[in-house]
Amino acid sequence: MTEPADARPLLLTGAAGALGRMLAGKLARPDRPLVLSDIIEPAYDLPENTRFIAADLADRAAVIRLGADFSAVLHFGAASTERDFEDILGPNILGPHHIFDLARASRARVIFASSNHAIGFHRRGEMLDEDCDLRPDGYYGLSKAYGELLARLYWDKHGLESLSIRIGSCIERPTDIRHLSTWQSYGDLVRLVEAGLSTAALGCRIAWGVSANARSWWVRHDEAMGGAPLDDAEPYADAVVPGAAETDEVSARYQGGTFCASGYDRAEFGPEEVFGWRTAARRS
Ligand code: 15L
Repeated sequence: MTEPADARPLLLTGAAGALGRMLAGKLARPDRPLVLSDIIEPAYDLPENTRFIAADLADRAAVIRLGADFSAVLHFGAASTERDFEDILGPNILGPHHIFDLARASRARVIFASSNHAIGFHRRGEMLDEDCDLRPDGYYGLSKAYGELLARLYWDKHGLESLSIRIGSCIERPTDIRHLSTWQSYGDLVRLVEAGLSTAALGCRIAWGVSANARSWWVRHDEAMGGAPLDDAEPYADAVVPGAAETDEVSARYQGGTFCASGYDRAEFGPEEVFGWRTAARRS
């Protein structure tokens, strides 16, 4: 699989965030110009062959000013935690809409940073395929489900290629029990992003952003794309401690952890199946 010859720069949104910073450092190459963007200036020295343009994702005119001549768009800009809907709306709902339109104008594929919180209300331990039911665990997860569906719409209607990476917990190392299932090492995220950039016929895909964890809940079906994870959370098992994601009943029950508990006020836990007839059909 060779990268399509395209000398235009890559656009990376969310460049001031933790993953943006890491990706900017790993993706920058002398032969690969990179435009970094965020609402605030990154607090690090820009890697060579990169430049920064500030933009508020909610502001369509500011996004248009980024230009429309990119080889690919890596959309990592977003509010990255659970918030009131009003605070999600601009960066996470209007933002992807503006960015997917920019990608369309650029005739460029999108690598979209989705999240496990789009499916967070599945029970821990339940093994999920990429096409499992969307079960967002809050307004943040809902915005990521929306981003995945936006990608689907722009593929079906406009032929825009995309890879939505449903990122688990992309941090330096696992620190709590949930991370033994959800951890994605920085190296494994970079491998997946590079595969999304270089694979010839990307189409419209969803990939789990997770390392090859022995305790993973997520089954990968996209070996053909490349970018297979190499790391595993298991060697950290003795070092992790029960975290906030384990200390209350709701967080400990669901894959999304604490995001599920935020604002949760059901008297009893909800049904495990969204579509009960599926279970009945499997049993008959
Ligand atoms: C995410 O999507 C968040 O952006 C990040 O802060 C973590 O909470 C991560 O998911 C996770 O689920 O561990």
